Amino acid sequence: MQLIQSLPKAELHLHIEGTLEPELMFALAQRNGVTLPYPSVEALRAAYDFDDLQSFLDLYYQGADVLRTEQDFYDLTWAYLQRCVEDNVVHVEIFFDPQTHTDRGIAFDTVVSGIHRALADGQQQLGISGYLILCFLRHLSEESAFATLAEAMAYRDKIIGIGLDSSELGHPPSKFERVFAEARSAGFKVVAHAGEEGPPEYIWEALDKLKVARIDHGVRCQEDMALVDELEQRQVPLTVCPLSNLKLKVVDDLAEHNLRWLLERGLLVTINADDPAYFGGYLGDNYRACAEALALTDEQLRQLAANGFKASFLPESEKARWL
Ligand code: ES4
Ligand code: ZN
Repeated sequence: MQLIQSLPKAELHLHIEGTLEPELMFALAQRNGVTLPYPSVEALRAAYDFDDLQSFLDLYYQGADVLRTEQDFYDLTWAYLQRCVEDNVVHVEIFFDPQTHTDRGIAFDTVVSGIHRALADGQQQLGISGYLILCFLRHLSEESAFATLAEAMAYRDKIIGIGLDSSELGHPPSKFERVFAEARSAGFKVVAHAGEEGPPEYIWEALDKLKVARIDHGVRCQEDMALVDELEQRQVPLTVCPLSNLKLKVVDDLAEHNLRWLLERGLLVTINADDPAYFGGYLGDNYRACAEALALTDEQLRQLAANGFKASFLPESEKARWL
């Protein structure tokens, strides 16, 4: 377990709104004059008992309502980066969901500026490199995604990529084929959540129609061996989130998780935290839980940490520092 702590790690699948700890949620609610529908931090934490992705998302969007000012987004991101130091996380690629905020009247600039200012301080004061990935909410329309991409154009220097998250079932990647084509032609890297709750067909669509550089989750690829072969041959990274999968009942038991199987099958698998404030663990906790439940060897743990850098959007010269 000392090995896990000492390995330099990268985090490639992390929703910044999912790092909002109940204590900070209450503090921001008070600062902004917002009344939360829970009497205490303990009562709120007790509500984090999910049946599936949607039951989590309902609470996650409700929690984000306390985020109002540029300083709120700064404080949220800064708290996360400080937590990264404890786990020896040295590079982060952070998702944010602008539509969650712009749809309730918060300016796009407020969100990006607050998060970005914390990332700049994280680089300067903590030595952590950080990139931002804007996610479209897939339960909203293509039109809304196009409007969000239009807003992002003025922030090309602060946003490295575009992703796709929220309710997967019923919202296949193909719904966003045109807006992803525009994002790619504007020079954004592209990724998408696929194969978390959705079927292997959604992973095929993310590859073939959205032309993604990575698949977020992707654990249901195992149901289609031709897809597993494709992911292995093309070395398309999977950003797997083990404790998330457990909390959202994608798997019943971590011992049944296919992370080790995928790794041994030659796929470029990485370990990530997803929404650590809601799922009960940051990146180090995810590594430790998997090491234990899946009996991962030291060699496999080293491989998983190295894969995080290989699969990152760092320039090759920067990756080389960590490999
Ligand atoms: C998410 Cl775990 C997960 N899946 C899909 N969308 C999300 N947004 C935040 N966490
Ligand atoms: Zn996610």
